[in-house]
Amino acid sequence: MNRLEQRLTELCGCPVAQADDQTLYRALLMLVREKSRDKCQVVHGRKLYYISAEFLIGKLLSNNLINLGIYDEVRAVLQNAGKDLARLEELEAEPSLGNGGLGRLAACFLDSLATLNLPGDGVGLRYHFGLFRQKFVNDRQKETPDPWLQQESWAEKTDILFPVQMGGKEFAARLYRLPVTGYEGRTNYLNLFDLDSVDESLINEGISFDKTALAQNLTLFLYPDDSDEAGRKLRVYQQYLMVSAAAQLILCESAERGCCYHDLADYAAIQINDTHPSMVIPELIRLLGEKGIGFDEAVQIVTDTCAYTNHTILAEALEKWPRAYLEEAVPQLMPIIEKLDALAKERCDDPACAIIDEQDRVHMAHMDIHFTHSTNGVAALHTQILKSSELAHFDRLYPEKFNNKTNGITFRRWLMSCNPLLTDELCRLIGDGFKKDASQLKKLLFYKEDEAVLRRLMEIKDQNKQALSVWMHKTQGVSVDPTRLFSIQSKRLHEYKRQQLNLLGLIHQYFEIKAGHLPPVPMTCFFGAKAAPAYTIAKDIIHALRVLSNVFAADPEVSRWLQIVFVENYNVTAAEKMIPACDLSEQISLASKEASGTGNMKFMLNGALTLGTMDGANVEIAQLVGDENIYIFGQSSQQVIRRYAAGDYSAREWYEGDPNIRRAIDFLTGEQMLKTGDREVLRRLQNELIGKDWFQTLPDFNAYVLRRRQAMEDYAVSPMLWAKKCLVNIAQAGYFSSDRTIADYDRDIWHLGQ
Ligand code: 26Q
Repeated sequence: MNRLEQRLTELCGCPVAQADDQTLYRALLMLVREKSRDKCQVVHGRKLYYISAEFLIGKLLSNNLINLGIYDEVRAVLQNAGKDLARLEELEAEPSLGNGGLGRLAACFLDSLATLNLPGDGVGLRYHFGLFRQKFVNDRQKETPDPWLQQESWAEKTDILFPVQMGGKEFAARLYRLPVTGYEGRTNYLNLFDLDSVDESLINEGISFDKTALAQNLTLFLYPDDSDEAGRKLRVYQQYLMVSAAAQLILCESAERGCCYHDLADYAAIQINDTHPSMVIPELIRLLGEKGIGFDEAVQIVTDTCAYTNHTILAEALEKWPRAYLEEAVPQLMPIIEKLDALAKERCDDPACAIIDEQDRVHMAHMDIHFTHSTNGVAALHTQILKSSELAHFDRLYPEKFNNKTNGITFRRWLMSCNPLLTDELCRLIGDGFKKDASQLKKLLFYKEDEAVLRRLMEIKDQNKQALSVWMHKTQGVSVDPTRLFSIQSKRLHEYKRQQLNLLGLIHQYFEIKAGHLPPVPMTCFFGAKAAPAYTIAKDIIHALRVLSNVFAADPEVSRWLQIVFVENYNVTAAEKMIPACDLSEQISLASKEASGTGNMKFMLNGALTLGTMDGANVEIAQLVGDENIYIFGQSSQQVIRRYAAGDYSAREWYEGDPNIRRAIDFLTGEQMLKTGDREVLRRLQNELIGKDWFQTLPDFNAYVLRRRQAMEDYAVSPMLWAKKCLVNIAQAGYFSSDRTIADYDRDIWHLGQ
């Protein structure tokens, strides 16, 4: 018996072969904890605190085993005892503590920080329920709570408590710590705060609950619905709980390491992940005041310590809180915010730069830009648009503050863990240096013309497609044929991401098939997406896609060629199955609207080709792989921005002027769709597309249809040429490792450990 088996036996209290799955899972969790603890290090110099309302970490067992370097050994020990690691993984609930890209980025960053041996912790909230679980009832989305806190949880309760005042009452924020161990690296922590008083029995039907009982509901859900007043206020309370506890933790830890507060910036770097943690700025100034530091000096200290990341260009997503909300929730911050506003107005008399505007709304992003030393966008195009249009006033005021940090993804989860076949093949071809130095993936280019390698890549893709088919059948009862071309669009449902363009394109293909113009290859189009509970049109698009899927399935003439699969409850676990099995990655947002995208990088790394617009990080993907290895279509961001400025876009003109567009849109409320579809819902979507189409789907329609057809032809006609394109994509994906992103943040903004 080797040491690992021995320790597992001790932890199980019986031989591994005799332990049941639950006991084994628990033992593995303890084993990981022990080994992670051994990798904690004393912090020297500056330490990062990445404050974020979301950490979409996904299941942790496999990842931790990989990062500790014991995955293969554990699997072997289990196998010898007749146990299956994959089955144990199924016992773990996924912590869905994030909505999408921003939360998943935070999780990738924690992995990279620990892998690069940088001292950097996450700080957030311990929501009892993450993003809702999605169900389809009559092909419409229904939301139910998604519990993840099990008996055995990775987050360990501590006896560290911080007092937080809100709405005239005091609350005690309790710290839970979740160890994050890097790949052959150190252990950092994800610090999550919670209240002991939170009461899960508050939940009513679905995900609704009493929004007024603060002590009982504060950390119950990730971002409760903000469509009503009580929900929006709750969000302010959540944010303040998070940042006040974070600020106290940071001051406490820094003081323990010798900080005298005047020199806080030498001990701590704080990254503000979008505007959700922005109140940390006035809160820190307030706390420093309590330590005897004057306002002006406190402002300077906080500016030197904090940096801000912007993740969106959409004006409606930029947080602006009515002054009255803040006065009610955090009256202690208002005098500070008012002084910051006065300072800002001294520095710049342009109303566009004000913190408090004429309508008495507090602009969180403006406070961030004035009172942090760095503002970054998340892809080259995004940063450029921020500087040239959305935040141009600020760029003129503080040109030195603006910088770009193109997003990245952790290769440990999005390659090594989710695609072991490809990982092994890469190791065989180029050695395993790429695991810690992603730029080494370029060595793969050497095999560009090697038919045996190209064939092997396609075999791996086929096996992953088979695995996805098996998983789909087992978990969702859906049959898919793995020999078809798999196209996937998986991301939050939002009009700017344009799932509706994919919908219209599919209807067009339906008509083509009906007219005898058969596609070059049979295709299955997967969708994975959740819509915000109060986002009506997004839910309508889901319904339309599900109903269209029924129409195709019921028609043998069509289903031979085309299938739509809308995956239920898309989450990190589903993504890990879908991404390695994808041939064509749909990244079709309206140019200028997607800040970066990170799904696009995951698909590329796993050997899918991108069908996309020149938006977000797609632009950088296109530059890296070259025109012949990507399918780009549609208006440019400049054309789009010009069209918005001119305000002359008329969807109706496109609808009336193009018979193909009209035919596709009219199909939505035709007889076929109404067999299983809801007339009112489909009519509403149809009216939206004809009367508004705010994200300009129709001008890109024909280009999209043509480009997708081109991709299908290439796939069908020359598999070797297709495989070569895939190889180039994998080889060039190294740039999108979050290790690179984190190294860039550290070099330009944080200077950790110094
Ligand atoms: C704001 C106000 C009120 C309620 C909710 C919100 C809110 C919640 C979540 C605003 C934004 C978010 C999440 C944004 C997000 O995920 N953005 C994505 O960030 C990724 C990482 O940088 C990018 O790749 C994506 O392009 C961007 O859409």
